[in-house]
Amino acid sequence: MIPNGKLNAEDGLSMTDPTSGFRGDQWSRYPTSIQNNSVDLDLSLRRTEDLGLDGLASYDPSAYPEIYTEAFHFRRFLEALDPNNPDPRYRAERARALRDPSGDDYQSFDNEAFFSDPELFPPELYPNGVPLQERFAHYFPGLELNAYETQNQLATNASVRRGNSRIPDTEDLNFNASIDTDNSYFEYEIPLSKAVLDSLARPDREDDYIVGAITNSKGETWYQVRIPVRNYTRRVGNIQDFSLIESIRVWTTGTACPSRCASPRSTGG
Ligand SMILES: [Ca+2]
Ligand SMILES: [Ca+2]
Ligand SMILES: [Ca+2]
Ligand SMILES: [Ca+2]
Repeated sequence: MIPNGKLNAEDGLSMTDPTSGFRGDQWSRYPTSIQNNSVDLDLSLRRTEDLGLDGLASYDPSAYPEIYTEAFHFRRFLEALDPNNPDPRYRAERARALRDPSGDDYQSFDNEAFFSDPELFPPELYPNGVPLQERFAHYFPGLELNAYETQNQLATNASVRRGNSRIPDTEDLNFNASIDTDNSYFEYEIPLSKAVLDSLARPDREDDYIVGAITNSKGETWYQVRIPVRNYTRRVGNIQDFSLIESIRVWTTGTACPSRCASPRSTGG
């Protein structure tokens, strides 16, 4: 969510040249045109409203008035990046920021034209190629040009043109036509350290969420996690009970090696 207190959305982003100046703020451009719940596209101008929640373009800045581009809107951020920093990680981050200042570009996970670009992903940092986690970090959260039609018609420097959405993106995930800033949720914390997981998975350890483990022939261990919803780690906001749970958010912190999540299920009576 963009921290400007507005309902940021793609539907209704104007594709015509601005006559009344810029309608937006330091974070985003506002939708000021007709909202029709479909992803509009103007092939003759090579413009679309599929620009991400910031309403600004980076996939092809030359197709837009400068005021509609990420490079112009976030120029001070780009100017602050040091072009002479020798650290290869910094140089790669800067190269990615110059192409996509908002970091909201969609890339199909198998778009090798992007993931094999040595300027963006230097081989010295990725000797085995770009890992799956990095590829999917541009696939699910990438909202600029992620619609099937716009990706197919407008994507530049792409070896694969395959979108993942049919509708314009919006911050309004529960479709109540307003911005919900109330943080009310139950939180559950699960350790991901292998040593701790192995210890908790032992059959004699019954007072935790880790109920079992299997190791396959490749030496990979899968842990079964079962979370009783009433045993939350902490309660945030003024949530009272479990009568209206709208969504589940999963995040990890501090993981140096990749982990995968399989077969999430909810059960109950
Ligand atoms: Ca539309
Ligand atoms: Ca954008
Ligand atoms: Ca972008
Ligand atoms: Ca989109």
